[in-house]
Amino acid sequence: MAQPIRHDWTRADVAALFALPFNELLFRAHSVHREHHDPNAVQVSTLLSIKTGGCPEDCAYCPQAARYDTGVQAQKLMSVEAVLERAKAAKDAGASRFCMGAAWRSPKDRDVQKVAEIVRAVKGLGLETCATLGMLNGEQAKTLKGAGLDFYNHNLDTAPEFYGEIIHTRQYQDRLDTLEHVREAGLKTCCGGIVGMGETRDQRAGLLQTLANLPEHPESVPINQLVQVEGTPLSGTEAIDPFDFVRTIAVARILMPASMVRLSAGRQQMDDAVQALCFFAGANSIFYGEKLLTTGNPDVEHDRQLFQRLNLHALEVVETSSTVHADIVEHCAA
Ligand code: SAM
Ligand code: DTB
Ligand code: SF4
Repeated sequence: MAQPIRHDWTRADVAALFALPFNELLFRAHSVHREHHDPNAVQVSTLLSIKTGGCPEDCAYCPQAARYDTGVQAQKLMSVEAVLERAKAAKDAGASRFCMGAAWRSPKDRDVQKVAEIVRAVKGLGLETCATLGMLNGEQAKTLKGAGLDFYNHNLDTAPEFYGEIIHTRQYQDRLDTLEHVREAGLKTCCGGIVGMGETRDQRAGLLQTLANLPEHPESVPINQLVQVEGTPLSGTEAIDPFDFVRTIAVARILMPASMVRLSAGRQQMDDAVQALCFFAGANSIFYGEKLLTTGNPDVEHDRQLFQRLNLHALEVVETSSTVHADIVEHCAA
C-alpha cells in the first residue's frame, strides 16, 4: 500500500534515511517512486534567462550577483517576441515546460506586468509555464496566475541553520512568505535547493525536512548541484561525493513521494552513470537545452542519447480545446 503523504518529518527521521546503507536507501526510494510515478518517464523543462545579471543580492553561489566579478553581462528584460522565439524552439525540441528566470531580488509591479504578457504568449504555444523572479507579494502572484502561469520557482536553497552563511541580503522567512503567496494565488510551487555548498549531511537533511514539512509538498522539487563559477565566494568549495548527491535525490523522493524531483543544475559536471542512479533513486525531471541560466547544461544530442541508452521517455503536455492537461503521452523527442 502507498505510504501516506507526511508533513511531520523530524530531523532524526530524515537523518536516519541518509544514514541507511546506499543500496537499502536506493531500494526504498525506487519502491516509493514506482508507487507514484512511471519509472521510465522524465519531465523535460527548458530554461531561459529573460533578465540576466546585475542582481543586488549576495547569494554566494550565484554568477548573476552584481557584486561578484564573474564575467556575466547585465541585460534588460527580453521582449515578448524574443522570448516567444526561444519558447517555440524549446517546444520543437521536445520540452513540455518553459521556465523563465530573472535576476531580480523582487520584481517591480511594472516588471510583473511585462512578465505577465510574456507568460500569456508562451502559454499560447501550449507549453506549461514557470517563472522565477525573486520575492513576490500576494498581488503579484495573483497577477501571474491570472496571466496563465502554471508554476513559480522559489528555492529555500539550504537548511535554515546554514542559510546565513550563504545569503545575507534576505532572510529564510522572506522565502517562506513568498512561497505562501504563491500557494495562496493557486500557482503550483517549484521549490528545492542546492547541495555541494559545503553543507553537512545533517544540513542537507534540514533542507529536505523543511521542504517536506511545508503546508503542501512543492509539486516540483529541484535539487541543484552547485555549479561553481569563478568569482563567486563558493568557487573552490570541495565537491560533494556523487553518492551523497544520489542519496539527496533518494531522500527527497521518499519524503515527497508524489512530487516531481528535478535533477537540476550540475548535470554537465556529472557522470552519465551518476545521472542514471539519480533516475533510479527517483529523479523524474530535468532541464533540457544547452544552457541553464548563465552556465552550461549537457548538449541536446548527449541527452537524447542518454534517454535512449536508459530507455527513458519524455512527458509531454497534451493540449485540448479549452485547457491544457498534463496528461502523459509517450514521446521520444528528447
Ligand atoms: N533571482 C531569483 C531568485 O533568486 O529567487 C530567481 C533566479 S535564481 C538564479 C534561481 C535559483 O537558481 C536560485 O535560488 C538557486 O537555487 C539556483 N542557482 C543559482 N546559481 C546557482 C549555481 N551556481 N549552482 C546551482 N544552482 C544555482
Ligand atoms: C533551479 O532550482 N535551478 C535553475 C532554476 N531553478 C531557475 C537555475 C540553475 C542556475 C544555475 C546557474 C546558472 O546557470 O546561472
Ligand atoms: Fe540574485 Fe537570484 Fe542570483 Fe540571488 S540567486 S544573486 S537573488 S539572481
